[in-house]
Amino acid sequence: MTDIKAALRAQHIETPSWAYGNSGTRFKVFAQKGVPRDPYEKLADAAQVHAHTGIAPTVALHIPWDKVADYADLARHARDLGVGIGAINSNVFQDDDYMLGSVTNPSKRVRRKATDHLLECVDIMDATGSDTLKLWFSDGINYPGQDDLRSRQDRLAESLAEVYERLGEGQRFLLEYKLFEPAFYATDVPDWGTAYAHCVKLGPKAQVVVDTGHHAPGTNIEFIVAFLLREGKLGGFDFNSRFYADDDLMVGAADPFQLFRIMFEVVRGGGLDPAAGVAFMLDQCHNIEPKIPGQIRSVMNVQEATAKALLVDREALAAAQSEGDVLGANAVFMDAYNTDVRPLLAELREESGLAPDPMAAYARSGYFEKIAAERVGGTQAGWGA
Ligand code: LRH
Ligand code: MN
Ligand code: MN
Repeated sequence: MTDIKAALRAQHIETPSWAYGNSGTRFKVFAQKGVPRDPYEKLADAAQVHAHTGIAPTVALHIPWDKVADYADLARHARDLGVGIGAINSNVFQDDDYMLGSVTNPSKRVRRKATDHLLECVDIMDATGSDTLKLWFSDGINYPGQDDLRSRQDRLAESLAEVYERLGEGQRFLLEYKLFEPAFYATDVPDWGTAYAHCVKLGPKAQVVVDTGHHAPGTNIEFIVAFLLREGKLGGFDFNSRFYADDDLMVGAADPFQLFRIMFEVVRGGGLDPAAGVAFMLDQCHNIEPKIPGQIRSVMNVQEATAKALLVDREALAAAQSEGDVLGANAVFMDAYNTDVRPLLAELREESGLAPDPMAAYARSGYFEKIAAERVGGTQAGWGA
């Protein structure tokens, strides 16, 4: 049990700045009370999640949603609040110039503009001390014949190589794939295989990020996790859950069993060791639920799945597997999943001087009442901005 607790204490879950802003669907963005008006206030809210869970010490930024005049100052502000800046997420999808793509656009001028933005994000990493750049490209085409699939791969490779060259000591980029949306016929980085092939070619500073909402229904995500981890190419997760497409709902809400299976492969592959460099990030939007508690709940869901994964009796599992005991092996696996780990996690929190129930502690803190009174005119998460 001491090993399990130590592993749980070492796990860090990164929250995204955009989870704290107003969000919605393309039909309606709902305004909520107390929503941050700028990146500084987003960090203050993220600091609340860390204060009550104890395991969310970094915050991912999205540029230009979190554009500020002085990034070093923003990083200082984060430090003063007890958190740090995590991954810098680039944004080459919200500009009219990117209608036909960003780094894969047929226009050289647009490709230059997109790559320059990615390089600017590395400058922001330098200023904030962030070690991770996250690249997601909405690039793709809607109609067969619209553009040349293979040339688009060449353009992608060219841009990635330029960004890779710009990375400094201790910096890396994570390439995110997504099956579809906004492109509906062919996406330029649609799957882990495409992302993996580009990253392998580039070298050790390029790794794949698995957004759990970016696959076809029924995809075995834990297999992808096991494979990438084995190859040293799993850079991290964008956690969320989905019922249909890229729903960005709270991780562990739609399918807690899937989250457990993923976390088991992480544990099995040594990915929980901080030295493995796997970033456990959330990428979610809280359209109808309050944002800070939504993030607290999500962090707790990942932590619960991790605790259950750590509880799997690996020796008993290996014995059953080597004997070909199908039902025995499955029973060992399910035993861990069916264990209620909430008392263990409450104990762990109390040992670290935290309240046993982070949701209740936040509700008691009065923070929401304070921001609801103080902040008027909160900003959107970025969508539709
Ligand atoms: C794309 C995505 C990507 C973006 C984020 C806001 O669907 O998952 O990670 O940066 O959403
Ligand atoms: Mn994502
Ligand atoms: Mn997404």
